[in-house]
Amino acid sequence: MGYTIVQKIIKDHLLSGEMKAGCEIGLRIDQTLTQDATGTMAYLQLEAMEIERVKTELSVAYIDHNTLQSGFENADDHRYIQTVAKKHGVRFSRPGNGICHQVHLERFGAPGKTLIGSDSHTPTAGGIGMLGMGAGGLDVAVAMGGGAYYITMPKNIKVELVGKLSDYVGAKDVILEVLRQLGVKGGVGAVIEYAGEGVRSLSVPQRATITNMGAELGATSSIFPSDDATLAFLRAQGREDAFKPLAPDADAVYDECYTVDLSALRPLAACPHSPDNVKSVSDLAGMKIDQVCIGSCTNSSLADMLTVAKMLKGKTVHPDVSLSISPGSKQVYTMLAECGALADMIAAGARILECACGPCIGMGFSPKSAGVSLRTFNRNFLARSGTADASVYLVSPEVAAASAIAGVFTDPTTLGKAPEVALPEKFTVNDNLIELPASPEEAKSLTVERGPNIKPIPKGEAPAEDLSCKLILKVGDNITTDHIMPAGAKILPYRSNVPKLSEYCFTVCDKDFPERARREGGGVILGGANYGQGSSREHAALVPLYLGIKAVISKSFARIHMANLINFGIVPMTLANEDDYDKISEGDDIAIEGFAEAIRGKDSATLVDKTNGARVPLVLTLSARQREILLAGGTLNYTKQKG
Ligand code: MIC
Ligand code: SF4
Repeated sequence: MGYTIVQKIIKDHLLSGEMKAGCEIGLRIDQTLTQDATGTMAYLQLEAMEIERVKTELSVAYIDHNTLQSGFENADDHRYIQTVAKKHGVRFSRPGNGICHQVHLERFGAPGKTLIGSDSHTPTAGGIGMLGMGAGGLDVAVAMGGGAYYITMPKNIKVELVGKLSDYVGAKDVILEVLRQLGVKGGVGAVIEYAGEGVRSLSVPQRATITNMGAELGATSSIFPSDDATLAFLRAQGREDAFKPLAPDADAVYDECYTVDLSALRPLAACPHSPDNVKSVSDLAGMKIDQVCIGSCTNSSLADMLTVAKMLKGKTVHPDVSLSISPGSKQVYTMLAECGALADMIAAGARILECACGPCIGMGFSPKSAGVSLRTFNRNFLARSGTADASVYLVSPEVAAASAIAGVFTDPTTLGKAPEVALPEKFTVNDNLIELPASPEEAKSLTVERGPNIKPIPKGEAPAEDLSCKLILKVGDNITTDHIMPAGAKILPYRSNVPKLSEYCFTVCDKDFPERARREGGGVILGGANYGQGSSREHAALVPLYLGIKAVISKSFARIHMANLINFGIVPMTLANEDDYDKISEGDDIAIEGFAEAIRGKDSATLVDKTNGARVPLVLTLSARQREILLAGGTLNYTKQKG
């Protein structure tokens, strides 16, 4: 039996475990990336594990999230990351150089290699045939130290692309169609491989838009073959040496197959508040809009920006609409300036932002009250934009530009011939904002700078033999990390300050939660299906840990969040019968009998609801390694114990 692309990469990087779907495997990681909102924690953990020098082929620390410096906190964090990176052998991408995934694709991504990043959209690198996976900062720190990265061996989903995209239909519409078909849980436990003759017509940046939003399917990763288009992109970046062809074997076996006919696709939009709530733009046409934001790691490539510039040229943004544009990288920004496209955007009235995450993570540009915002981003979770009652729609750059001019949701296919934009023969390459690390010798005398906002990481504890506490919070299905630990301009500056962050934990769902958790000394949380989807932020585990959360029970977990819970000693358990969800109420006194015993070696435990007498069977799906970590009270303790 032949191999899929991902199986080939896994086989080349396998350190432990069996390549059987569902088994835990350990992978050698070639490259890592961090961004600043998760990076401080990752490097604090690298230091705590006493890793002097990173052992990967390449590690890069990006500054792209917290670039709105409304106080000293972010600037201090940037300085910390810059100095710690220099000392420990990590390249540093300075603020102004661009969004981690866009820059990594341009300058470092390589087919056939493995990459983990402390950001859930690391699978963007799959656009260039690289196995990119999002991970918690602690897992990235372990990989930087040369340790394995553990995942469950994924199953394989094939998405066959046939035909060719029509005018004004973009890569965003392809992934929105996949989301429409599979839903936000459709990729859980799987990798998505794109195949078929339709692949050839897509450029690397278009492929990267598709693999980027594979994160919204819950997939472990998404990947495209490495072919002539990959070579053309690498050559244009002056990096053809990194090229390696990559395709599945003819007899590779896939667990599930889907087809997307590119020729039949029409512009789509993900409606509030979930990326899989997909409708046709033609059905939404005419709806009044207030804001348009173009950019983010999903749609900020040069081709996306040039398309937008051509659509805006000679026009004026509708008076009732505010349009922001953030190019993805310094390379994109420079090239827009060089060819005059930037001037066309400015002339049309676009508000040009720096090349960073910006509005995507609520760093400014919150919509007006009850506003309608069209964004080329990847997430429209409730309140993520910073305006709780806003309606955010996820659309392609083409839909965004057409609607910004018209002031209403507009199907661009009604506009006639689309502008032609080709991949340049040569991108403008200037890596002057990527600082190289110090040599091991120089590094010895370097000091790491730490600002007063950087507080110690809370420590996990070994589990109690029997757990007796309150069911402190009950929430529904598809709880995102933006519910658990919201981001945005007011909160993100505290990413290095867990005590301060704890004031905001779960406040999107329940504004009294932090206070109640503090009063009760923590407890257990009950969630629905797909608990913890979205971001890789380990703060969604660290902050509950700080508030005394000992275990989370749910119908199912999102992959990265479950790994983060384990890393910080919070025990993830699932309901044996989903209907039992209704038997437990928030505020009930509960006990988990034989809690530690179950973690030591059993696959089940029983929750006793002392308030109503119900007995609820729970399931523990843990590898031997994960059990040891939980018994040690988290990965930092475990690593120390292991020496
Ligand atoms: C996001 O898109 O939600 C983020 C912000 O990039 C996160 C990381 C974070 O919370 O810092 C992600 O996707 O992992
Ligand atoms: Fe940044 Fe948004 Fe991409 Fe997250 S999804 S990395 S916040 S641009």
